Amino acid sequence: MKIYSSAFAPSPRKVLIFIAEKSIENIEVINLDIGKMEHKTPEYKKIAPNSRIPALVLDNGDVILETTAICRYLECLHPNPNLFGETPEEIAQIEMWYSRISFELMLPLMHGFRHTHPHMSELENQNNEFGLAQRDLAVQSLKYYENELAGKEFIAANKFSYADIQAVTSLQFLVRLNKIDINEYNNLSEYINGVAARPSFSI
Ligand SMILES: N[C@@H](CCC(=O)N[C@@H](CS)C(=O)NCC(=O)O)C(=O)O
Repeated sequence: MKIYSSAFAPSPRKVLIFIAEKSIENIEVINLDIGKMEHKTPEYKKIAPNSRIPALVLDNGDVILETTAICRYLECLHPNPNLFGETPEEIAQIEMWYSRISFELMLPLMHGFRHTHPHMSELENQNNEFGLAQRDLAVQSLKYYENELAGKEFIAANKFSYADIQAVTSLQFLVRLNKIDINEYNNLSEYINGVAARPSFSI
């Protein structure tokens, strides 16, 4: 199998962390440079028509796009350690927090970045006003999660899961790019630092 990745990009990083957590060794990593538009070439568009990274290419040539779909596929092949939940309650909790993090934190932070940051001007049809409004929304969410994370090591089901990978990779990458200072958010900072200390996050 081959995984198309890109240095610093948070979506493929989630897959690389997932692979490291599961100690999967038979996946070749191919790095594309987004800055040089290597993800927009006709060759890569044959693999990923939407020009997005990551893409997993199976040994039979089939392609799986979308970070979570790729991780779910790998979870089926390598069930241990479990990262999407085992009991009905765990599965629901992890899915719930994954979705809440995605919609309440990651998306507003991502829009805040993509619609306001000069580096994104070639990749996004930027609307500065929308970006700033999304950034404000993200700040409200960060305040909510600061309370939510009090006393919690992990966001879902009292165990490390895919929801933590989604939360911490998004926060590490997007909070800084939105120029938001979370130093005074003690619970949030402790949570991020705790999860990010895992060896898989050194990628
Ligand atoms: N929904 C996709 C999003 C993937 C995505 O947007 N990846 C970014 C890198 S983190 C990308 O390919 N950006 C290139 C661009 O915006 O042109 C997923 O979850 O895999």
